[in-house]
Amino acid sequence: MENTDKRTNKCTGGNRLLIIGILVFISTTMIMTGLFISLKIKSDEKDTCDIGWSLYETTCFNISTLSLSWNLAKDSCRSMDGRLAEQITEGKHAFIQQLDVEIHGTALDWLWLGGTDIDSEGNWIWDDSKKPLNLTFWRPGEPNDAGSEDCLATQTGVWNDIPCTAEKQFVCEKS
Ligand SMILES: [Ca+2]
Ligand SMILES: [Ca+2]
Repeated sequence: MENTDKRTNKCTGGNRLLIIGILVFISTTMIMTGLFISLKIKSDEKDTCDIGWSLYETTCFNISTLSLSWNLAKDSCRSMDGRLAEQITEGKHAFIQQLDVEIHGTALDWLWLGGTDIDSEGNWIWDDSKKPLNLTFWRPGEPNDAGSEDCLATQTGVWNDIPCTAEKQFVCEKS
């Protein structure tokens, strides 16, 4: 009788281990599957853009066909969960020109970017991040605030300050 009890206990112990093993296996599989799915969603977000937007590094860019004042252009980018392109690097600068040629067949378009000195004359900042313009591509002699010019536009790879009320195409970006 005592021997039988011992055997039963042994069997129960073995079963318990087996069940724990199975549970651990199932939990690990579920965690790994969840991790894989979340990583995939993340990488999908980074590697693709909405239709009409083009990827440069981890940011999506859109050049409008509409021409609007700088303020309305800013609103338009925001309505698409983006902002006027800002913190321009050499790479972004080149990408925007290339994108303009691809979309419109020309680099002659005036395009609004997110820079402005509307709050403090001569102190140029990026509107959305409020960061100063570190790297700049001003045309020689610009910015000149000729007749009150407080918004940044790019054309043929060089920048000019022009009146914010001018209606221009614009570059939106979103991450
Ligand atoms: Ca100005
Ligand atoms: Ca100017």
